[in-house]
Amino acid sequence: MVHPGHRQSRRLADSQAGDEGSDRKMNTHHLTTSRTNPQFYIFSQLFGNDFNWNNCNWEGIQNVTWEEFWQREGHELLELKWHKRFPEYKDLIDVVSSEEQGLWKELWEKHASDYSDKFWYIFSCAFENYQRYLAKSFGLVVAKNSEDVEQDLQNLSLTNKPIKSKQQRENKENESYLTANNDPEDCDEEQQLRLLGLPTSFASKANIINRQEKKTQYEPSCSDSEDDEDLLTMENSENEALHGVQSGSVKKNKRRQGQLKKHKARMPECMQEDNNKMVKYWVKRFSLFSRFDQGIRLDRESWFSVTPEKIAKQTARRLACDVILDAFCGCGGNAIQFANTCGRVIAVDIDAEKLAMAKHNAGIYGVAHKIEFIHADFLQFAATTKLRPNVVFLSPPWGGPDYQKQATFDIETNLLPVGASNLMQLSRSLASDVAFFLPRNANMKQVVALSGVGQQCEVEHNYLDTRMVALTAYYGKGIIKGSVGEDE
Ligand code: MGP
Ligand code: SAH
Repeated sequence: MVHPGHRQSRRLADSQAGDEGSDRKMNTHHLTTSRTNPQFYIFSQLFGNDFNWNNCNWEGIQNVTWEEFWQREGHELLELKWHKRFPEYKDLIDVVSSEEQGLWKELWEKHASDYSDKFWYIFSCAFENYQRYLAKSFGLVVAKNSEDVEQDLQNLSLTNKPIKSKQQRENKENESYLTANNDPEDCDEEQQLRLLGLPTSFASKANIINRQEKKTQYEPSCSDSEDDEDLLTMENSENEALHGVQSGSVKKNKRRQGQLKKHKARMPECMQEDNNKMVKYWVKRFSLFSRFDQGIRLDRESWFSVTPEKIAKQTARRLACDVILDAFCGCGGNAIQFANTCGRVIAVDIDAEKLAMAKHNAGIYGVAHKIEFIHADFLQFAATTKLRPNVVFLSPPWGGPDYQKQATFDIETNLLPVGASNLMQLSRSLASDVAFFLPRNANMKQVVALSGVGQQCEVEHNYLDTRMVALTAYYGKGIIKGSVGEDE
């Protein structure tokens, strides 16, 4: 099936808006979320060690990155959506007559027309957010076009509330993310959503910059909705109360407080201390492990450190090899997924209790037999082992959720147990291909510098719905896509 392209579909979508729009629910031109099944996607880019923001054709690079992203993900989203709308298609298409096949084809074209513009609009906003983040983490200040921001907020706001004054907006942008240190019960509804890692309105953090030309091709309206939410959706009853924010003004809500209390009551013992900070991780438990309710075990540190399953899966796809070393295994979020793509997983952690939990969790996913659990300090292990894995994966401690308090996270001074260069050097003594899981606010100059003189790295920014969760940096020609560097 061929993606019809957003220009053509714009025209078709317009002409069809009238017949379907009126009885649709409002609100779906944003990414809503399901904490059990968030939409995962990445923006990814290559950086050379000699990368210089000031000398490069940044706009050109970003255009290519966007095109690549859209070619890859746009079509996939359309297909995903298609199979959700027409689950019978898979079974029927091979047995129906050629006349019926023609009807299916027509239906597909209409489907692609209806949805490609919506998805394009949603993800181009996320991409702008990504660009801005990237600029910031390279230490640059990107000027914003306030008219654009204002217009986009108006288009994308869930609440139709009046646009905030410039000053209010600036204050809001400056406050950056609400962190685990915020108390949900002190927050209003919008803040609680943000604290739970859920989007309040798509553009509130999108920091839209000038994409005027593209924006005018598709301006979503309130009637332009139907069910993007099948793909990008709130699904379970836990989310129900949050829907209020979509149709009315945002205000404190007793029901929500009741829900938070219920969540807290169900949280395990290790999360009870400071449970206001921990509840957001509990709410996301099925996004951390889809099999959570089959008995997944986590200790306190792992609740906020484990890699969400969809991200771990993507990393595992990228790092598929014979032998992988997961140097900071924790409770197994990454190791379990590596076991599905690699021949053998060596999982090291300094904490024996976490390793025991990782083994138990791997059993739930049926992969414990593929993982060798080693209780060791990675620094000592790396210095003494004779093992030569194909790839080393590093997801060291970042110093807890407070990592977010820094505008830019210094990976040389804030990572544990030692700085990123040290970890890289040790890892490279074992394998030339190394991947690093790092905070989204990591200093990008340092991230790129780790690749070494004349070398490249590839950096993936991982998103779950509208949230940039973290980044994964790949080093070594065996794992970088389209690398032009010499690694030996
Ligand atoms: P987070 O920032 O605490 O959560 O962690 P969130 O929901 O993005 O926070 P919010 O307040 O902005 O809504 C995001 C992800 O980073 C977690 O799911 C973990 O996968 C990862 N992570 C967080 N910490 C503190 C660590 C850490 O210390 N080490 C490692 N390896 N990963 C971490
Ligand atoms: N990727 C893991 C989470 C890792 S959190 C997951 O998805 O589940 C970081 C882990 O590093 C913690 O489990 C901590 O016990 C471990 N750690 C800290 N210092 C270490 C060291 N010196 N050597 C090995 N592991 C260490």
